[in-house]
Amino acid sequence: MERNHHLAMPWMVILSAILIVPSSLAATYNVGDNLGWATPTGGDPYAIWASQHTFVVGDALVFNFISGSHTVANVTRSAFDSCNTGNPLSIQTNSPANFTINTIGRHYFICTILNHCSLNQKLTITARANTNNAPSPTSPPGSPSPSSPPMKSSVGAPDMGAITIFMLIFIGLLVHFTMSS
Ligand SMILES: [Cu+2]
Repeated sequence: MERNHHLAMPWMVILSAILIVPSSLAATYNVGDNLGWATPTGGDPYAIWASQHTFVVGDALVFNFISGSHTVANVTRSAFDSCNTGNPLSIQTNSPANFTINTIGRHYFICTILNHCSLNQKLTITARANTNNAPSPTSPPGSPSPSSPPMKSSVGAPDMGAITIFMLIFIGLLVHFTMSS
């Protein structure tokens, strides 16, 4: 029993590393963390929340709220700025609302209930390219190619995050069997 307990240590280290490494892979974010998606009682907590994270294409935003009390509308910049709830690009009314970021650039979300948007129940985030995925096709035609050498990666090649995880698991197995022998 004491020996098994001892052997658990390297696995804890490996697991910790796996949790830290894929920081640039697609992630899921709970909007507002503990605040959820609610009408702020002051200030602009969603602007602060957004400034504390870096988003990439492929990330998912999860809005947790009381269904019926709030909505999540994806809107244009002008609708965001003016809190125009009339013609959203898309709207979700049931919690949790899941929004996957599919394009680079700015994305705008507001609550369409009453004056919640005016009370800063609104979120804008900027998504960068996910450098772990294939090069993005968003360069305008005729623009110079990126300064970094073009990657010759074939479609379906494993990304670096997956390789790193497999290497960590392999090292973990080595440590495990080394210590148990
Ligand atoms: Cu609301």
